[in-house]
Amino acid sequence: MPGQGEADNQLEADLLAIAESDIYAVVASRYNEFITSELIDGVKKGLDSHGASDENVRLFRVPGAMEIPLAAKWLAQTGKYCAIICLGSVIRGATTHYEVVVEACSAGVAQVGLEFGVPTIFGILTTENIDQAIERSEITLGNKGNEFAETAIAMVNLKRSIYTG
Ligand code: INI
Repeated sequence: MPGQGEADNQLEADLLAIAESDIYAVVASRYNEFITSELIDGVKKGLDSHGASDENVRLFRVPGAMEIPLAAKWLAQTGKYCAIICLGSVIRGATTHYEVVVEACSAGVAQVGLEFGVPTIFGILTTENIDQAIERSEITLGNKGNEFAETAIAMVNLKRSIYTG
């Protein structure tokens, strides 16, 4: 009989298991590439650590954060993807229209999720300055890609358990 610790670990593993046919779409902006490339790596590593292979992940690039919601909508319309992980970096110090970009982008990403019922993960770093963006993306400092990957997997499995469980 497994001990409580082992049972908890098994439950955690089940909650974060990737089904063979699941394809996770990653939409990442090229703007602030030095940050978003780290986030892409973090998400890929996170998905891989829960059993993803190359067939389970597809990457799509867009120019900036403002373009993410439309790309996410196109992806959702195909019905091919179990989740859409949106990655970007908007830095206040470098953006006079910071609020405009952040509000449009966050509302757009949420709208796609609600409209299509596809888990749509907001992995867009919105920071005051470059240092904060680096702290949240650099692999040794606290890359948030793993968190975004696990959030996506958890939502995919929650949806499955609600619809089929
Ligand atoms: N896009 C970003 O992803 N991050 C930013 O910090 C940023 N700044 O600083 O402006 C940014 N702007 C581009 C924007 O997302 C669109 O690509 C552009 O407005 C064309 O639609």
